[in-house]
Amino acid sequence: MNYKTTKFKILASFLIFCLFNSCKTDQKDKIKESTKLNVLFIAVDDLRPELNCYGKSFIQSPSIDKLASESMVFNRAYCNVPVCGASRASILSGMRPARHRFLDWKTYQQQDMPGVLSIPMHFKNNGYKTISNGKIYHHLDDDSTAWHEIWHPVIPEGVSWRDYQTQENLKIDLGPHDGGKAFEKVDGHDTIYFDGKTTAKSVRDLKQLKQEGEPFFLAVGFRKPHLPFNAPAKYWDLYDRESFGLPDSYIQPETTPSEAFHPFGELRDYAAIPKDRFLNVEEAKDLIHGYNACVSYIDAQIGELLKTLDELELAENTIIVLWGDHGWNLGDHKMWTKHCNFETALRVPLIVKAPGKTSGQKSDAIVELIDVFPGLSELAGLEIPENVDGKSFVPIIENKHAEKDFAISKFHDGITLIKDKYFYTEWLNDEGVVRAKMLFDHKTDPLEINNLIDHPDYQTKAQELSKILHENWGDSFFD
Ligand SMILES: [Ca+2]
Repeated sequence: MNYKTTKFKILASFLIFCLFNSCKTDQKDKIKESTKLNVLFIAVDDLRPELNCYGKSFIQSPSIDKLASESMVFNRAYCNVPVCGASRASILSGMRPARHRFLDWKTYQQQDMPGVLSIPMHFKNNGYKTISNGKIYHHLDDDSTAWHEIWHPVIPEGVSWRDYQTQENLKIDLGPHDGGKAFEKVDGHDTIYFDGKTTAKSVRDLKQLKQEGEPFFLAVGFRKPHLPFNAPAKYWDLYDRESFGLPDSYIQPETTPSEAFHPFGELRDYAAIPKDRFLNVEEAKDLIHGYNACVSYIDAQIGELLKTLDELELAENTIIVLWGDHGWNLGDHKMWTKHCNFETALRVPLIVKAPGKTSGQKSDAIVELIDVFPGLSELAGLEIPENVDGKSFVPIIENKHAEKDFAISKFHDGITLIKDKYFYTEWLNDEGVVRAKMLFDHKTDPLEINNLIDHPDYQTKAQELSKILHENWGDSFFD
């Protein structure tokens, strides 16, 4: 064997060794990739935590209840802003609203905080395929680089975003005055409305994602039970209209500051809703019936997603987070819609299924929607971004000490601290001076009727809560 042959053999062996080890590394990476947990991220627009799994047995929500039996149900989860666009910008960035940030329904996250890291971008950066179906951000083009695909049902010509099907409503909706009726009942398949179409697309995606075998972050955003309350007839038929009525909190006490109330303009835009008076019991029955029909309609859509995960054997390695962007007043305090600082507008459903960790636990720990970003990152084994305002909810799931025991929610110039049994709100003028306050003790007054802010026994407590509020509403609050 001459020198050249020996040299060639050594070189060939070295190359084979490198190739073998490179294959081994690739294989190891692949195995590592495939053990990543997937994420199914379900947003439900305007959903109150008034579900069977939250102890409200008159609501028919079997699919969400089943999910809850495999999850942790957060009984005291609060949104940080009770309005669609701003709440979504906040949860998806993990950042609190501030005096001039995340204000209203038309908020663009990437305009208010250009370049802020979002949940989908974080997962995309970590090798996940990210898909947004339906309503996740309020604006489809917000944070668009965070997604591999953004999809929404096509809005046909002659139909508005309100998605009416009856000729009567379509005619009013597209006429000179805004909005058809506030609700609609039609015979038809679930796919007659946007949310059924979003489910069908998401089921197709799950099948495709299963085949691809890469980790995924699939966000599915349902539009109901947002107004108008349009749902297939079979969901209306689950309920008896006559069983509904005005709530026990149908009152606006004089001791509560006028800042706390609003004239629910969002609802008044709809046909047949009175423009200048409170609603009567017959009008309330129709709205509550329609809202509940929409909740059951969405529950059925979620059932389809869960069934598909099971059929594809994806359930065991998929984290599920189900959240609502804010609460909703169904006549509470004589109001409808959201946009206020009462618990009915601030409290949201938050249900987290973490394979191997959750099995139907319920927690009364106070959490905020900004906690979803760090919590979900930790559950998926990703690094928790340093700058998020939220704190991970994983210690609560693991029955350890929570990192935080309060929530702060803001709507326009009203800002609320929720801590222990207290709901404390301040309204600030432009200079940051407090112009009105309210304080409720939920142990004695869960309906928030009796404002205690001037009660002599609560002065020390109010000062203490104010201090905690100011210390925690965020360093950049006045920026
Ligand atoms: Ca909403």
